[in-house]
Amino acid sequence: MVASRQSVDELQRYRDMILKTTFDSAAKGKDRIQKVEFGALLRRGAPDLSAQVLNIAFRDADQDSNGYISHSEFVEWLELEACQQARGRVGVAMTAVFRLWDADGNANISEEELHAVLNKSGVRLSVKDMCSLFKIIDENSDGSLSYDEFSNFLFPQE
Ligand SMILES: [Ca+2]
Ligand SMILES: [Ca+2]
Ligand SMILES: [Ca+2]
Repeated sequence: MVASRQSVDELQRYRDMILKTTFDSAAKGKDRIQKVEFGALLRRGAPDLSAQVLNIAFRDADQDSNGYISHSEFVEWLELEACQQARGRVGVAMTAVFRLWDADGNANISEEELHAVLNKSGVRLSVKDMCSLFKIIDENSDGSLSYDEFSNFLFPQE
């Protein structure tokens, strides 16, 4: 299926929105993520994450080594992590992000959960756009977003 130019732009807009919302949520509304917040995010994916592994992940993500993770550093780091995870490397980044959205922890993101996180971070989408966003991510149309659907949407792997 060849997507039209407009829908490619729309997909990118939705992707950016979800990534920005994830960043805002981790950064608690500020424009940068501190190490303690980064640790809190990653421990959603791996509750027993060691300080050593956290330090390495933080150093990887903090490209300019200024002690904070900016939005662009966060997105680049997550994309690299998603790519490596898709190639079979064990990683917690995408799992941690998924858990941020999966509020009840049942391994699926419901339409309500998707809306709740977007609303909390101040994204204002019409009901129609919310519905179409959910339908785009829900590839098998079963009414919930699995980990694979969610990560494939954010970082499609060739
Ligand atoms: Ca930085
Ligand atoms: Ca859920
Ligand atoms: Ca689904």
